[in-house]
Amino acid sequence: ESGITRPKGYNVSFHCNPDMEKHHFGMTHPMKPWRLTLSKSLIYSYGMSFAMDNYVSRAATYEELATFHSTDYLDFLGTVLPEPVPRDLENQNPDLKFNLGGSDCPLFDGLYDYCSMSAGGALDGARKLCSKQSDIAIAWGGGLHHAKKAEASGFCYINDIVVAILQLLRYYPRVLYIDIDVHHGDGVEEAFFSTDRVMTVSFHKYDPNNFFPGTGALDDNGPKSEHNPGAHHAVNVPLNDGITDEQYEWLFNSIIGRIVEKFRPGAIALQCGADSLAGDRLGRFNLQVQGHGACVEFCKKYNLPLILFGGGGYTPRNVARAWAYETSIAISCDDKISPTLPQHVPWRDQFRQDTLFPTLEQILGEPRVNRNSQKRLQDILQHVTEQLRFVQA
Ligand code: ZL4
Ligand code: CA
Ligand code: ZN
Repeated sequence: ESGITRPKGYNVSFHCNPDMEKHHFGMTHPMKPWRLTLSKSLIYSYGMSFAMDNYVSRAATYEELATFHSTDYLDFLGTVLPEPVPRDLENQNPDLKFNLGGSDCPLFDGLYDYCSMSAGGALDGARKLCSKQSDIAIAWGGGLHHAKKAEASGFCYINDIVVAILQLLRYYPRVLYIDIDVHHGDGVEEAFFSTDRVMTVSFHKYDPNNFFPGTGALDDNGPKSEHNPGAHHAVNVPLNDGITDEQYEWLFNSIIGRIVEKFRPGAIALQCGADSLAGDRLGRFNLQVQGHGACVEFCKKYNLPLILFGGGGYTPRNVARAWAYETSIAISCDDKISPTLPQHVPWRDQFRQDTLFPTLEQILGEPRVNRNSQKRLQDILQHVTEQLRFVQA
């Protein structure tokens, strides 16, 4: 027996739709919706579904998507069809509309269904928080932080996070958005650039010329135009390759601790992109499952309504480990979860090692060189502390 029981006094809701996972971006595209299947298989094998309210999420409606996206964009997204003949892969289509159809954001069968299901899960989760039916909502199929009002970007077509936060804002005066994906959460940041009701915080690899999307410098803190209430409400934490659990946890806890104290959010939305883990196909950090999960644990300690989104994550076995561990933290069975993977987990070979917590050596062979000095991390904390002087709850 797993020993996992339903925690007394608070509820976790889990939102997914198995139909979302059958979609394909293309054979060699890094985004594999199937990683959600692998994650769920681990979560269910541990018996965690018995400690949560499980929902098959609906597809978000056109009207719900239009709370953020332009109708021009949605209409186009709903009608474009993938090209019948695969075009030359490197050959970017010269008349891309809304940045659709290139190699990052390809057109594929069922694209609109895939997008509306991702947003549906996020929105269902946000509604459960608003109605107090749950204290923590989990939507691993969401977290697509690059999508813009009228543009697809970086594997993201519909910004489920923005749609979910807009729902939270109907009930909570202030929402804190935190993004631990290795990429900058530019779409969410931009959507809330002109309001002081949402504070966005992204931790990411920053290298303007060599790493997507190239935005998110330390001093990009929202347009400082006159009378913009949103000025100073974007926090950016640019990092270099190879950051470790220990450094990341220190910086995360220091920064988020100060922000919560000053901004006093009514709810927290946490994007848990798993491409910040060591060994990710696109990522550059040395984070382990423990360090990634520690961010969820830290946010949970505030006992505020909390929604967890997925996001990036391109080495499916690591994605599944992280999101299973983080689900266990949400239902507070982290002290009971066995570090050994369940005997009968489907696709057990996929995991290579039978532990939930592989060492850096097991993941990488040779860990990535850490290019983050303690001095630089202290300077980042200093900047954020000074920025917070302009923020009032
Ligand atoms: C691929 O192998 O940096 C797409 C994308 C498709 C299949 C074969 C096509 C080969 C890596 C990436 C050509 C690929 C050329 N296939 C991709 C500037 C770029 C233009 C596109 O985690 N080329 C663009 C987006 C990033 C760029 C990252 C992260 C999302 C998230 C939330 C989005 N785009 C250079 C790259 C491949 C591919 C291999 C790829 N694309 C890696 N990084 C990008 O934050 C979900
Ligand atoms: Ca990020
Ligand atoms: Zn990412």
